[in-house]
Amino acid sequence: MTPSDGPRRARVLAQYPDRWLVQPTGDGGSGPLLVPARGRLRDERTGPPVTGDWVDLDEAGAIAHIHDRAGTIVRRAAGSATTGQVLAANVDLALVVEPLPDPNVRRAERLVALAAAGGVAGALVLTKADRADDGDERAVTLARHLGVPDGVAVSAPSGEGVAILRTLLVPGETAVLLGPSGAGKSTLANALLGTDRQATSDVRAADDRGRHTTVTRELLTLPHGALLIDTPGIREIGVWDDGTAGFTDIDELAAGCRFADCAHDGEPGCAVAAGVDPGRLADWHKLRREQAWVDDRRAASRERERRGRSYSRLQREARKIKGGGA
Ligand SMILES: Nc1nc2c(ncn2[C@@H]2O[C@H](COP(=O)(O)OP(=O)(O)OP(=O)(O)O)[C@@H](O)[C@H]2O)c(=O)[nH]1
Ligand SMILES: [Mg+2]
Ligand SMILES: [Zn+2]
Repeated sequence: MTPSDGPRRARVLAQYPDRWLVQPTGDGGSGPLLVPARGRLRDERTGPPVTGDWVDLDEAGAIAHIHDRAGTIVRRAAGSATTGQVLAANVDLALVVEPLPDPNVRRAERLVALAAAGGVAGALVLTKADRADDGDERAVTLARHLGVPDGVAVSAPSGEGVAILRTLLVPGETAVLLGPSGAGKSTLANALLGTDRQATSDVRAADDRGRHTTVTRELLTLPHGALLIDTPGIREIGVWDDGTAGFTDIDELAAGCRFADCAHDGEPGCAVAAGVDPGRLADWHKLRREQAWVDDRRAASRERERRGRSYSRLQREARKIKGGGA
């Protein structure tokens, strides 16, 4: 405990099974600590602490409170319709990472939407620029397609683009790297750090896929004072809330459709169909359907909970009445 009054504030740097690496703030002079969390935090709305969280430590040094989160990356937990998983908290910028020469546009769209749903701005990073000759141009074009202001092509071997990317990372603000395994997220983190801190490994020769080298989400402090979260490659990008957030081009065009309730699904006079790339519109429909399914499952689960609660209340009351009558 610090000599000052009140709980000690800290930022979560990394999460491990049942332990969190935290950096206490203030001039207590302490380095990072590996601490447990009070069990009740698990039952709260926030779920357990995650990388990027601001927390309070109690006298025993355990995480006792999670501060309200601003800017979150939340996906649907893998294999579940009714649980959200917060991947990172208090994030200012999502760096959506795709490798050249074949960036996956659909995947990038999903990640931009996921970030936008959590109130996080996006920027596009195309890695492995040494594997294409028009990386810069493609980064700019794809960023425009995604509706994000910045698109940068970077190459780790040559260092191309790294300085430009650094200018997007504001000292004191937190960015998160999001993208598939093998895209070069950790390699990029190392380039920005100026040291080989993060483990990396080559992609499988047969199919160019990554090996899921990074296994924890980790908050790193860059030399110029910006904060960066390196993450494991995302396998499943299931939407959780507001799945089509970030498709602002579609929202804007929709105002020009002939029918006010246009579903942008082949109706005559559809301004969206006329103005948006068909692949992007197809992805939007897919995300909408997925979100509707998730909303439905979540509503059903809430309804089950509600009925369970009123059933146990009925049972309690029935017991009381019986007890009173005896
Ligand atoms: N040619 C080329 N290869 C790169 C570049 N950046 C990364 N790589 C290679 O891509 C492979 C995967 O890089 P990682 O940094 O481990 O990828 P990652 O995105 O962190 O992957 P996970 O941790 O598994 O999610 C490594 O062999 C890197 O050397 C680049 O700019 N150019
Ligand atoms: Mg990695
Ligand atoms: Zn329409």
